[in-house]
Amino acid sequence: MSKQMLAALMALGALAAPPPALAEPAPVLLAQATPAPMPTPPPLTPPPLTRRPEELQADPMRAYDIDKDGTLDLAEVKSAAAARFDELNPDQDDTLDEREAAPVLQGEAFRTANASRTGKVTKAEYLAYVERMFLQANPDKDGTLDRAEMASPAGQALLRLLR
Ligand SMILES: [Ca+2]
Ligand SMILES: [Ca+2]
Ligand SMILES: [Ca+2]
Repeated sequence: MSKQMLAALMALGALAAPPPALAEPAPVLLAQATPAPMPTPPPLTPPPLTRRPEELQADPMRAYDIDKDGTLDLAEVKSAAAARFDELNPDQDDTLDEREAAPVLQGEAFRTANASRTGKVTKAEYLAYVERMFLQANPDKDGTLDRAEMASPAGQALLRLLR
């Protein structure tokens, strides 16, 4: 092997030599990558089997449908309205003045209900007003209010007169 050849091989070897080792990548800290332990989920509580009274009250069909036929007729609505009137009239003078009537009748509604223009709404006037509202809520004129009719604006207005 000539000296020139050896030099060439050495030069080749130097060229082929691997580049200086790159700095070792920082080791991944496994402790940081470990996810935190999952929090214990709260125990699942089953829904109560019986409905609370306020839920029954929120469902007018259940609350007022005395004969349980799935609709409200005028007698059922008037019965609920009479109970509401009595509740609003603790002095039992058979009339609601504007202050007593405020939870159910304000302004124009009070004046409309107070057909006798005495400034007080009697129970008969109140039930007559409730009947007017019943008829407005019953466009199909079948004598009863179904769930869809009770959900209408007129049905909701009627509902506010009941208890
Ligand atoms: Ca009914
Ligand atoms: Ca009164
Ligand atoms: Ca109807």
